Amino acid sequence: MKTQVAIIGGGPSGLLLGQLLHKRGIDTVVLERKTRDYVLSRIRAGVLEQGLVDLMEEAGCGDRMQREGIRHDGTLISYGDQMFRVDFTEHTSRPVMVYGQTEVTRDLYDARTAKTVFNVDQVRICDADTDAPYVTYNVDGAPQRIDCDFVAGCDGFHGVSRNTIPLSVRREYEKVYPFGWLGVLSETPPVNEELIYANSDRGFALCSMRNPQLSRYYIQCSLADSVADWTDDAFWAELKRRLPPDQAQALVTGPSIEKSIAPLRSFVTEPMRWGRLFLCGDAAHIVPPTGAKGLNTAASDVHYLYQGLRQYYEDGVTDGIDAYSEQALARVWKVERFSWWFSSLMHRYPDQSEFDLRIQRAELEFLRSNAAAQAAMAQNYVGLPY
Ligand code: RFL
Ligand code: PHB
Repeated sequence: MKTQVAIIGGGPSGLLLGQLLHKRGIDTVVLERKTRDYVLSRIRAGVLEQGLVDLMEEAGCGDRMQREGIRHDGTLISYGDQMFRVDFTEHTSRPVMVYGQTEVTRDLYDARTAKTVFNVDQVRICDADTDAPYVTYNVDGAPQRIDCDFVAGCDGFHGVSRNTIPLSVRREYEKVYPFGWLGVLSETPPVNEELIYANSDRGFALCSMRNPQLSRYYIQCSLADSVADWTDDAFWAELKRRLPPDQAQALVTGPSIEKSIAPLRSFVTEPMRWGRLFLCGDAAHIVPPTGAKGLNTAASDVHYLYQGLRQYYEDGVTDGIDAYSEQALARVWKVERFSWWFSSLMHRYPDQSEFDLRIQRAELEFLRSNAAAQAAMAQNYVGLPY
């Protein structure tokens, strides 16, 4: 088989890049290790920046998002019994959109008419440092090969693309956090119209949502915990203890329809390009979910790579693809900083001293009372410009 851009990974990064290129007449093949249903069953992100919303529109996949997505003009932050609001539109004139990653992915799959191969294994990216790269893989035990101009490594944190870049070239930066998030999805109305990020003595909690009948809640948990340790009743009781009393009282509980634990990690690979291989999204970087930046940062990579490849095919210039790694990383590191800062502000750390706790509280009080601090937070939360 032959294509212009071979895309490894059919998650949101790979699908969005594929759809944008397809709209421009650039040929792509997406190779996905799992099935479509499996990809759509993963419950992940819920908050989209305007940049991602715009890219979905440009890809011709924005209609359902515009109808069903919920505009959020601010967020709530609580600590102890206090709760305050950071107004995004006041500080930045831009809201965010609540619309699940599952729905984004479904819309992209529904629009995709270009070739997608599911259930691939043994993917290998070959000769990426030459002018004639190719990808080999197996489907149902049969070996296959695709020759291409470029490879987009959109295969997430556990994919093969990143490890194709030789260790002599690649540098990795990592911070692993000493806790995880236990998440529950339930068919109950959200406790509040807006998200609540809660700092409590018992650890962090987050009240989020997918739509007016579907809520998503998270609590900070120990890395030693497993989902089986947490009954629904235990989850709801612990969540209530971490919210301000009026919110805890208003919380509507119900059976969970999904429950999972995610570890928290900050991670960056440099460079994001090696020869004709480009890394995109979680394949190149991970952020802790505090601040909802993972999917949105994948989208900003897609933006830079899409522009670079478009320039290459339409104008015959390589400036965009040559600048890709540097441009993407400049934004990635700012997002890493924000997610690290917001995580540090909101969680209980096992080694926190009384001094550290007082500093955390002072920072929360500063954010509550200072317009400049709120503006800085709002700018990062709604998304830094591309
Ligand atoms: P994905 O989604 O991991 O997709 C990669 C795809 O590649 C496939 N794959 C392979 N295919 C072929 N060959 C191989 N060798 C392959 N290896 C892997 C995989 O099956 C998969 O389909 O990466 P992508 O596309 O870069 O997208 C990144 C986002 O999924 C991720 O950043 C977000 O989900 C992070 N995230 C959030 N981001 C936000 O912007 N806002 C949020 O509100 C938000 N909440 C979250 C989150 C992540 C969470 N977890 C579970 C870590 C909440 C949670 C709990
Ligand atoms: C979610 O709804 O899953 C969500 C929202 C905000 C975050 C993280 C996750 O910061």
